[in-house]
Amino acid sequence: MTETAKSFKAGFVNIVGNPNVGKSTLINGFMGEKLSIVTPKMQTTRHRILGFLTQENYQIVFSDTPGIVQPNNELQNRMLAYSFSALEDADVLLYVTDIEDVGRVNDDFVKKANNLSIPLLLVINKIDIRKPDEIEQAKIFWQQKFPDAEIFEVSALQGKGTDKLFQRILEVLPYHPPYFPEDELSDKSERFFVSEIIREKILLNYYEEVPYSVEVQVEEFKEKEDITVIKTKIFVLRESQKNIIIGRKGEMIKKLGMQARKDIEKFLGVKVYLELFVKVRKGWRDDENTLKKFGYFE
Ligand SMILES: Nc1nc2c(ncn2[C@@H]2O[C@H](COP(=O)(O)OP(=O)(O)OP(=O)(O)O)[C@@H](O)[C@H]2O)c(=O)[nH]1
Ligand SMILES: [Mg+2]
Repeated sequence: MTETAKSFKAGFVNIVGNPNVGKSTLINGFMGEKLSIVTPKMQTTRHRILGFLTQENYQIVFSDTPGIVQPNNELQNRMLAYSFSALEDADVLLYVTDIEDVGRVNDDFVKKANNLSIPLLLVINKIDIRKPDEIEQAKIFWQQKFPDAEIFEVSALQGKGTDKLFQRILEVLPYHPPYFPEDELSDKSERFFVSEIIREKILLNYYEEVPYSVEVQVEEFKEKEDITVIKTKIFVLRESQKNIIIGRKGEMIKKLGMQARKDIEKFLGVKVYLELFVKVRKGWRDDENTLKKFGYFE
């Protein structure tokens, strides 16, 4: 190996775990950017999203994944496939859990993860809201599930213990040339991040099955001199959900549009005109062609 090859480290650090344990919060903290949307609801992340953290001596390719779900529809089948795909190309695996996770295990996933010959870092998150004895019990439980894992206790939200975890990631990262150009931050497009911001606001403003019946697609993205015009479609499963999204006298969708526009303007750094159009697309979650069009097979 040449001197240059030995001086640069790069690799895929794939983050997996059950829904809602704080995977996206952790990755955003490491990236110092909002790569993935975060909400208190389960199954917020639906895609595999790569974030590139490039410094003088290293490039970490962080990979966020959906929480490991028990699929009830084709969309969730795709989400589970993303979780499993993170086991295929990982150089380092971060399995994130929180205390409520104890007992909630996909044995097939754990078995596959244990069969990998890569560093496995088991992250117990949300220690800011847990008692010491709960954390101890969780450690015993997870050490049995992952006998070779190194265990880290962190609060992704408060940034506690995350520096130590980051240092360990750097230590175990392999020597390799960078995978992506240094000025790139993610494999996903601006359009994708815009649709995610809108979906985040839908998860935060609507209840029960509504956020899980929704898909957001950017149909038009035009950068004009003083404003960027973004036209989007919000797909729902049923007419009744369309009415809920719009709300009485359009009040709900107006609030949604205002919240989303503010964040999109911050993200793009320009003034934005945002149009939201709600459309019923029956059975989209189970239709392979539609899911393909929505990017769930990439
Ligand atoms: N108290 C506390 N809450 C946290 C911590 N980390 C994340 N959370 C919260 O947990 C919730 C879920 O966080 P996410 O980062 O979206 O979790 P996720 O694992 O990506 O979830 P999915 O995408 O649904 O699989 C949010 O409300 C976060 O604010 C933590 O360290 N402490
Ligand atoms: Mg997430």
